[in-house]
Amino acid sequence: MKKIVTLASMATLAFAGGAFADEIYSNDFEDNDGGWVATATWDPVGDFEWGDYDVACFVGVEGTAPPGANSGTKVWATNLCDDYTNSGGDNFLSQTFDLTGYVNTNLQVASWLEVFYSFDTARMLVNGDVLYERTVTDAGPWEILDFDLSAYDNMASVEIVFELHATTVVARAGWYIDDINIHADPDIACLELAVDNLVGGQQASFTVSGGTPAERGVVAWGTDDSHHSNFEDVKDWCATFGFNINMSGRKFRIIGSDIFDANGQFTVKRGVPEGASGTEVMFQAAEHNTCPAECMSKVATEVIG
Ligand SMILES: [Ca+2]
Ligand SMILES: [Ca+2]
Ligand SMILES: [Ca+2]
Repeated sequence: MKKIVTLASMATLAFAGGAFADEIYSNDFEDNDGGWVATATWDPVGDFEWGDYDVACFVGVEGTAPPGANSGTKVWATNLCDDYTNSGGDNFLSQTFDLTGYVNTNLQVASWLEVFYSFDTARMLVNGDVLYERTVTDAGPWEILDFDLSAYDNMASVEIVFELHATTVVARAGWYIDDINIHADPDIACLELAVDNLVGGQQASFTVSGGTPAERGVVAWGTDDSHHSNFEDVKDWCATFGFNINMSGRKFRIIGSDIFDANGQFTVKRGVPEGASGTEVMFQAAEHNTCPAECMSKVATEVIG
């Protein structure tokens, strides 16, 4: 039943499949405030408040009225139904997350934002790093801000801060925040995968260790097109691969499959086409019969030499 697709198609084969990853955090703010904390430099709480917003309640006078919540009726906002305060200070909305045991962390935030740039500014910071800054005044429609937080993978304390700075004159509706989601892949590394001599026109070797003797293992490959993994559970191959492995459709993206020896190891070798040089490829090893995906290697990302 073993079928192998060689590396020959590596450079051209398109990545396919949907996203799958663990949900670390998800809140649409309809039922609760999601654990976010409002503080400020000019007031104990400042302008950020959680609750209902509807355009009918809006009494701000200096800019655009937000069109409504992104989901349902509730949001976090710098003064739900009014312009933000001409405070001469900073408003913060923050929460700290534990990303221990996670990789490929991704953050999505629904954002509607109008500040009197550049006197007033809106920024998002993660552990003090500025990942987003508003550089125009006029608001558009709600947008989904998408952030790669992989730089903070496995950190026990990752603080996300939405910050709005206001001068003492001229305000706008401010920052309306809804539907915050954080996803990541579990950092599971049961197997070790070593990739050697990955050079165009040469034989690459893929050594898998840490497996169960006499059990079958596999080395598969793909190219990255998202932070997320795909999940397949077909014919007892239960694995969260960093890329799509479609065994039911027999489109095996497999480099090789073999039986772990008495030391729990096997090596497969495959020729690398010369035309593949420069291509970034992801590799991952998995062991058969280890649902739910508890025995596999970390995804190894390599550029073919
Ligand atoms: Ca909402
Ligand atoms: Ca201002
Ligand atoms: Ca407001």
